[in-house]
Amino acid sequence: HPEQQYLDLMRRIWEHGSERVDRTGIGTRSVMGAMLRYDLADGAMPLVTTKRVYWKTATRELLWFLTGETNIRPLVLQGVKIWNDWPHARYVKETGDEIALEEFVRRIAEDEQFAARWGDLGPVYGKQWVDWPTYRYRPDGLYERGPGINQVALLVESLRDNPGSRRHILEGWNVAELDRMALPPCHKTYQYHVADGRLNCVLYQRSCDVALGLPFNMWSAALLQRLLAQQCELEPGELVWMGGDTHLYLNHAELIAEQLSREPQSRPRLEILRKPPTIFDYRIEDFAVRDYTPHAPLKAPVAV
Ligand code: UFP
Repeated sequence: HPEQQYLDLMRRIWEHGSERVDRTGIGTRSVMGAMLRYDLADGAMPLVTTKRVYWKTATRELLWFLTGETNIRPLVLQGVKIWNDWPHARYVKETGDEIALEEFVRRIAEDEQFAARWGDLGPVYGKQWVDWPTYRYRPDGLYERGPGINQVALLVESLRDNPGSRRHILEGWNVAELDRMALPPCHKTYQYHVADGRLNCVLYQRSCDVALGLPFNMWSAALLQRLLAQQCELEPGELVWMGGDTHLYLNHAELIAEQLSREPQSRPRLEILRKPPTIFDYRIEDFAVRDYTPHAPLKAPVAV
């Protein structure tokens, strides 16, 4: 089963990873450099079955990236909670108001002005993907803003018009803007490759929480690859996932023990029910997952 690669990676890190102190203070076991390969032919998806993965949440997040939005409000209104901790922490720090997370999120949903002021994550993925900032130098040596670059639109164009290119890259790591982002991009570089009518992808992820982050990241990468393939009339090919600092948090021990005791279940497939005019027009209703009969969900604390 293709999921065995994921479980093997998890086991290897837990048994042989180097223990180190990390930014969050929780502590991890970590290896540097890891690779997983998935064939996406016939609708196959790297959707983890040894626990339930909320693929619709990850899908909503990807569609939100494609809108260029960096405010959490549209996610909050869909019940997606994954980005809430950062704006909440900033609000508490900057105002001294010790408001509970739930209350903060309720205000984001109800009060548009409040959301505009406090719901933004800075120039994270969405901004860099569809509106990478440019600068124009003036004769006096100062510079002004130029038009933003839509990397995703250019990527679709380059895959269609120049499939043999070795420059099909989607990049999130905008060095000049890292300090304004709530979280510097983890899944930072996607490179695509067209061969034999198939679209292949290498994703480089600089930092990976294998227990909680990776199931989401694999799903989203495969989904993006499927969207690009559909828009460019290519068959989905291979997804090669590459991790830099690939780690397990020490407080995930119970989840890890339980998950490693489980057997992968079925072979989930993704059906895309419609081909919208552009890659920016997909909706959550366009996606159906077949043959997904996962084991029970597993919960563990997220390191913020
Ligand atoms: N993380 C992921 N995937 C993501 C994401 C975060 O695994 O998509 F946004 C994890 C990796 C790491 C932490 O454990 O979140 C980010 O911390 P740092 O910036 O210190 O690497």
